[in-house]
Amino acid sequence: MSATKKFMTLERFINEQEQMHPSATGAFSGLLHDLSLAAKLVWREVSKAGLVNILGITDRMNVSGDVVKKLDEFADETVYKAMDHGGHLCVMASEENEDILHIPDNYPTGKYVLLYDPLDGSSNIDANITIGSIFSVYRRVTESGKGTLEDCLQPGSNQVAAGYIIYGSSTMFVYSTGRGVHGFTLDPSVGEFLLSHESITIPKKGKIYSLNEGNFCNWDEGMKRYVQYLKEQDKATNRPYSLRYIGTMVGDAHRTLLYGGIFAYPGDKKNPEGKLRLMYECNPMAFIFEQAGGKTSNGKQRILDVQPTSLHQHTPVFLGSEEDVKLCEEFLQGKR
Ligand code: AHM
Ligand code: MG
Repeated sequence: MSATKKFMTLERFINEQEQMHPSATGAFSGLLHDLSLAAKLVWREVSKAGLVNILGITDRMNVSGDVVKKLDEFADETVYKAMDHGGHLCVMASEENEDILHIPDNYPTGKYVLLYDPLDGSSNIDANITIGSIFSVYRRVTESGKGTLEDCLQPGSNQVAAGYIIYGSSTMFVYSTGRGVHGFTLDPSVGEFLLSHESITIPKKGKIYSLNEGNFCNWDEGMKRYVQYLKEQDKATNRPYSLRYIGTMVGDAHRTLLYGGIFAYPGDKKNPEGKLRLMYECNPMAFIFEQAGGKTSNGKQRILDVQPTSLHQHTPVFLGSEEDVKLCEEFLQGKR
């Protein structure tokens, strides 16, 4: 029999990682298993999104007269329900909800905190374009019982795990627990995530920039000059950078992680803090990018060093290859 790669399921990978920590209680692994179930449940629904009309669903009612939830509401509830009873979490917070989400009284609480964006890029759903989910895990800072806002408002550097699920031409679960970044592709026929991208590292420099250039007129001079620079001949490749932009952070960040370059959502005259959210989008992605050897910034400092003050705060964000983000910062800080 020819030598083939061994099949490594996400479940087995998580368990093998846990065995490297003799003091592990299994709570962290349990939490990751619950997250992978949530991912599969959301994927199942996402993959049916285009069938809504054919299946006789009209005005958000299906054939049996049940109210059908919008996909982003469905994803929000599904993640919460998959995570609320495992006993691993003390509190959650979701981009879809104004306040923190408590663990129901009848379930035990644990030592971890989960923040999530249940469906990123939701404006792309109806066009069948890549969407995703993002998660971020912290250790609680309060002693016991139900978690509080204080448990949620930690700087990104305190994350113990972060990751995303990308629902693209295939579905992938990409995550890090602070020991590199690993990607698993869903085999829908068996319902398992299989290790497909072990120890992802981002190239030191890329050839692609990814941002909403429609906001150009509202950018500050440094940002305008940086993008203008990218459009000129790059000495290393003898051609300008290419522009790629989906408008789903998960998709744009995933491509940037694999191919290198830069993903940015800068602040501008209208929205000085940009559009993306620190706690649900930028911190988890920044954790992944740093773990893959990339660089992250809000234009002034490392994203992960920002001390959050509110759950839904926005931040300018620059993620990518080390050389690309460094160069961008130089333009933003007027050094070029
Ligand atoms: P969402 O989480 O409500 O879908 O919004 C966030 C999305 C990001 O995925 C994406 O990077 C950004 O909004 C796109 O914004 P724009 O349309 O301004 O380019
Ligand atoms: Mg989002």
